[in-house]
Amino acid sequence: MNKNVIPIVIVLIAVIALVLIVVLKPKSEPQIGLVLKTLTNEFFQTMAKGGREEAEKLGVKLDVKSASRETAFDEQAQIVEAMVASKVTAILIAPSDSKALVKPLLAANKAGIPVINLDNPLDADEVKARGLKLVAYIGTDNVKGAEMSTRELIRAMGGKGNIAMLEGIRAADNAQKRRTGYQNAISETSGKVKEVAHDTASWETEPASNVFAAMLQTHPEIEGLFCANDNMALGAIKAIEAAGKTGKILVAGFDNLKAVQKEVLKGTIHCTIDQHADWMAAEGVKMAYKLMQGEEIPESDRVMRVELELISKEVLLKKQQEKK
Ligand code: ALL
Repeated sequence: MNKNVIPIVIVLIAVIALVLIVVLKPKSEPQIGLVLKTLTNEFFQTMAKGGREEAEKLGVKLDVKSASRETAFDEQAQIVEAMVASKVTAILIAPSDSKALVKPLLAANKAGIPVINLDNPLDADEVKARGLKLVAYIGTDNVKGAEMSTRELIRAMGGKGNIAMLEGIRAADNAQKRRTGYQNAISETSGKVKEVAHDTASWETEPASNVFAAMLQTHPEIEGLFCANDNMALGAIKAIEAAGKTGKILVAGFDNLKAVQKEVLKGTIHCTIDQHADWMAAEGVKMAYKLMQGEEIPESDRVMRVELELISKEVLLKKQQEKK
């Protein structure tokens, strides 16, 4: 071969190789983003599972991300940012803070990425003020759920007595709504049930245990406790046990965690609410998939509410029986 031709051939081979690399490089598959609060809460593990199972059925990729703690609002904002940068086809989000997450989500709107709000509703005023566009809300009627749980608690208290509440993170819309639902149930008793104390324990078990231990010191008269979620109910019963009051204070929760089902069967927690976290995520994935196919979301699906279920010992025993 002519010596002068060799460099030309080498360059040519290099160019062809480069073209082949670019052309044959597997295109990154489109994927839906699911942003959860934290997997330290079984509720969100259930949500992730529901989303993954639906995505598998539909043959679509799902990127599930969560923050390290219930209170890690900034981490959720960073996850949203990264998902926008990676061009997910839609963002499904259960926001930890109903106001703080509105701003980061504007970047999704700007990039033309649809946003579907799951579980904890974003703050309606903040959404309006910032002009955030949401495709839909899929989640719980939190006022109703808290009413159901508290009413059952009050019924078990004999319709009277001293009650208290452990609240979720107050910047969350569903924490506020659950407080309202609980208050509604109390006012139905026309003064027979009195609230003697309430405080936040940020949705978490350890803080709940400490907060309730302190509450019991100041209010030994407490006979019933509504916890805005099950993790806090699990913390509260530790404090009750430490105070030697197991069986003397009735506790109601919200979420129907497996660990709480065990306590309900033992009688240390009286009742809880199943709000089917898996369903919320599955419906979110279905909706995101429809959007990927260019389908319109009908007006009737813009707010989708989960069917709530009151879980008591009787209900759990019946379910066990049905499984057999
Ligand atoms: C809410 C959920 C659950 C949960 C809580 C903790 O959004 O609805 O009740 O336990 O978050 O983050």
